[in-house]
Amino acid sequence: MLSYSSYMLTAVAALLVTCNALPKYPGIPGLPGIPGLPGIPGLPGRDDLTGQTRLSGHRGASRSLVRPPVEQLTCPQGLANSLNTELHKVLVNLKHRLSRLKGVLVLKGKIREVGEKILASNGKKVDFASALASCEDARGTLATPMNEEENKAILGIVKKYNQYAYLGIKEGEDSGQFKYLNGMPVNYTKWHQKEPNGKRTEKCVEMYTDGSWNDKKCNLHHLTICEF
Ligand code: MMA
Ligand code: CA
Repeated sequence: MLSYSSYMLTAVAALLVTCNALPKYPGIPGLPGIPGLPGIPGLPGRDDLTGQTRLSGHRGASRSLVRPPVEQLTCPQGLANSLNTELHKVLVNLKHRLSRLKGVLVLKGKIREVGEKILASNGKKVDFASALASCEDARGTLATPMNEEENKAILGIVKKYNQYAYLGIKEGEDSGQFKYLNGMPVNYTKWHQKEPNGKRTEKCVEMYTDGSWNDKKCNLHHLTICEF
């Protein structure tokens, strides 16, 4: 949902700047697609020195076009105002539509929202690497509780499927410390009593059905829960 809305917001922002372009405007890069959702092409930038318009897109294709003189690119104020009004209406409409779509997904139990995060499971039980890969394929990552509220939200999904889940936390190769997948040390934990006890033999972390954590080998088949 968020990713989809950011696509649309980027598209609208891109339209907005076309009438308010700065003397040197770098253009807006395209956005890649994800399975089932096409990408958005980039918008041209402007280079004052060469008077050339640059086209940029996510496929890295870049070519120059002859562009009209700068004066012809400047929007009359009236046109700029009506464009802004129109874009405002589009934004309000998109927000309304997004919130309705979100309502459908929450109603059907497809997603859970916690703060800015959206949590979802595909219901599949796979090892750590495969779970992470499927989350990343969907432009997310493995669910990683950063506080009690997020831990409870993830627990809600664990309980719904009655299956343990791998979290986005791993034991560091050298330090033996548990870290987020970006390499930062964990700063919120919910270890079960006497855990972690694997001492470098259990490098992944599973969530039990009471929400507490256990360090565990990474090759079990656990429920995939992603965050977006
Ligand atoms: C298992 C395994 C460990 C866990 C202990 C707790 C026997 O090992 O799941 O990761 O710490 O149980 O008793
Ligand atoms: Ca353990």
